[in-house]
Amino acid sequence: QAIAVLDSGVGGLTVVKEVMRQLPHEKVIYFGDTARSPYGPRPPIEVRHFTRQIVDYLLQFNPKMIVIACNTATAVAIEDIRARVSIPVVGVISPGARAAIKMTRSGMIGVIGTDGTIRSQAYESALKQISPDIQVYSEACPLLAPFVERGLFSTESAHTIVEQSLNSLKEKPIDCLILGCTHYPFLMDSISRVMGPEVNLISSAEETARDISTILSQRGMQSQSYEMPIHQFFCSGAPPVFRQIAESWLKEYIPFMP
Ligand code: DGN
Repeated sequence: QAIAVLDSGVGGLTVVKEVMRQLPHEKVIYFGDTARSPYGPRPPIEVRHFTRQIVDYLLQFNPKMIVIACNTATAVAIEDIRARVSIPVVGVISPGARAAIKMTRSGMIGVIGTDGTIRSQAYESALKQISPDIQVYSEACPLLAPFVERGLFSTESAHTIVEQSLNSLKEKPIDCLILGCTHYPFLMDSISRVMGPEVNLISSAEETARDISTILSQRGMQSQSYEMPIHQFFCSGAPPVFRQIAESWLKEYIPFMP
C-alpha cells in the first residue's frame, strides 16, 4: 500500500523528496492540482472542495495514509478530510510548528506562506498552543509559489521576488523562519541568502516526513518490501512542466519516471 500525497501543484514534491530520503521503501502516489494552482488566493470553501475531490481520487488506489502536503489545504481542510476517511491523515502545519518551537531560542518566530495560510492564522494557533508566549511575525508571500510552479526557482528574477517578499520580515527580530508553504524549499537558497545565517529556516517538508515515519512505525504500517517502489505521479494540468520539475527535483531518488 502506498502513501498518497497531494498538493495544489509541485510544492508537495518537497515533502515527497524527504519521504523518499527518509523512507526509501515506501511507495508514493502523488497528485498535484496544477490546473487549479495556486490555492493561496482561493476562499477556504473552495480549497476544501478541491481537497475532497483529490482525496476521493487518491482513495481509489487504496492508500495506507493521506498526506496533505499543502499548507493552504492543511489550514482549512485537514479536519474535514480526517472526518471523512478511516486512514491516518497527516498535514504540514503541526510538524513545522513543533520544529520551530524546538529550534527557537529567542521565542520570536517568522512564518511565510500563501495568503490563505497566513489569513487562517493556523501557524499562530499551532505555535501558541505549544508555547503561549511565543511571538509570531507572519508575512504572506503570494508571488512565490506561482514562480516555483513555472519552474523558475533558480533564476535571478526569482531571487528578486524573494527579496521583495521578505523585505519587511527581514527587519523583525526572529531567529527562525517557518517556510509555511511546501513550494518554498525550492527557493531555499534565495531565502537563506536574504535572511542571513542567523535565521534558521524550518522546512515543513523534513518535519512532515519525520511525522509520517513515526506514524507508520507506531502503527506497524511500514513497507515490508525491500525492492525499490515504483512511484506514481499525477497532475491535473499540462504534464510537461510538472514532469520536468519532478524529474529534476527528485532525480537522486528516481532514475527515470514512467
Ligand atoms: N504548496 C501550497 C502550500 O503549501 O500552501 C500552496 C501553493 C499555492 O497554491 N499557492
